[in-house]
Formats: sequence, structure tokens, C-alpha cells
Amino acid sequence: MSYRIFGSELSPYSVKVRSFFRLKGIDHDWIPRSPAVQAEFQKYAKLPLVPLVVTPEGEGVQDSTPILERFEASHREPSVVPADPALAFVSALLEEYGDEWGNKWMFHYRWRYQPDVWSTSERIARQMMGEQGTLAVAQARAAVAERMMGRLGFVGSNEKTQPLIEASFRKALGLIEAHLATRPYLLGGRPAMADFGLWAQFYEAATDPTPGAIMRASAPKVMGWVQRMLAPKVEGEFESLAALTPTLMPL
Ligand SMILES: N[C@@H](CCC(=O)N[C@@H](CS)C(=O)NCC(=O)O)C(=O)O
Repeated sequence: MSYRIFGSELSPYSVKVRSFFRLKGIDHDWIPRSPAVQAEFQKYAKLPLVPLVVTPEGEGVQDSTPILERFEASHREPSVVPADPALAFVSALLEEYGDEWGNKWMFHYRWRYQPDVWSTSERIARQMMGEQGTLAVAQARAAVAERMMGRLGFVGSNEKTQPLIEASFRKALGLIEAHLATRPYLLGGRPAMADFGLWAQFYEAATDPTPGAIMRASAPKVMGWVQRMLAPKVEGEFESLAALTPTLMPL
């Protein structure tokens, strides 16, 4: 039996783990979370959150960063941690930045703008209720929209912080666009922890109408990276911190 990843295409932390498994070549089944698999999910999950990795031995593992760290230790190659400790630190920091701050950009755009709310709640409702027909999807969509818009405050999104969050998104997008002008991944020729954390938020943003339009209009290199990271692979070596610094330090 292979590993199972219970997740959602709409969950940044889920696609982060899936891309990591793809890079590592770890055999796995991707299982979209839905009522049909809820009983199986609950057998292994300690928290009602995706992603959940279930090992072939039947152990449930949650929380994307510890998941990456655990499988980096057990499946060393290709490594996502540079040998230079300073660069490894920068990479870990950027991963956290993506998980914690990048999530504010994504969540804010997704649940503050009406076209984004409809698009995302429709996709989530289809995943949950698809087999039960269009009325069930419509009802679930309304419930998802209401619930998630009510959570905007959890990421600090309100009318006062809106300009700051959006300016931060555009600034980071521009800086990463410049950084990726000469390299396929954030630390050079191969994916690092940094890529998984930051990419996951941009991947989700790229699928949503409002931030996706901004990205397509202004950041072709980032869009290439968003596509590349769906099936990441080693294309070269990590660059040195000195070589990365001119365009990475501003980030
Ligand atoms: N720190 C966790 C966060 C996991 C998380 O927040 N998952 C969200 C989806 S992205 C979730 O499952 N939410 C369940 C819900 O909203 O009911 C990780 O990195 O895995």
C-alpha cells in the first residue's frame, strides 16, 4: 500500500505536501476530502484539518511543515535543504513567511472579493457535494461562503488592513518576479523548502479571479514557477547565498 494524502486542491498546505511528495518520488494516492471519505479521514486525523498523510503502516501525520521535515529526513534525495546552513536558514524562513504571511494575501483576496468568494466556494462545494447534485452544491456553496467570509478576521483582514495586505502582495510578487528572471526556483536550479511554502499560497492565488488576474498581467516568471512547482524537479544546483542576495534580500 502507498501513502495517502487527504487534501484539497483549494488548500495551500495540501498542495504543498503533494508537490513535495512528487519531487521526492514518494508513491502516494491523492484523496480529495469529502463526506464520502470522512469516516476514513477521522480514523487517522487528530485535528479536522487537511493535509493528512496516512503512512502505509496506518499512521496519520498532520501539519505541512513537520510533514516536509519528517519526509526530508526519511527520503533524503533529492534534498530540499541546502548544505550551507545560512542558506538553509533563509530557506526555512521563507517557507514560514509563505505559510504565515503569504496565507494572508491568499485568504484576503479569496474571501473579500465577491467573484473570488463565488469561484472558490463553488469549487469547494463541488468537491464536497459533487455526487449529490446541483442543489446540494448550491446549498453547500452558500454555507462555505458565509463560513469563510466570517473568518477573514482570523488572518487580520479588515477594511483598515486591506490596503496593507494588497500592497504587500503586489510588492512580494514584483520582487519574486525579478528574482526568478534568471532561475527556475527561489534558491537556484532546484526546489527548496522556501519554494514549497511560498509557492502554495501563490498557486491558490493564481486560481482565484482577482489575484490571478494581477499575477497574469504582471508576473509571467512567477506564473511559470507556479506551473513548474506542480511537478517540481531538480534542474541544477542551489546557488550560493552571495549569488542570490541581490534579488532575494529585498524579499
Ligand atoms: N498548519 C497546518 C494548517 C492546515 C490548515 O489550515 N488546513 C485548512 C485548509 S488550508 C483546513 O483543513 N481547514 C479546515 C476547515 O476549514 O474546516 C498545515 O500547515 O498543514
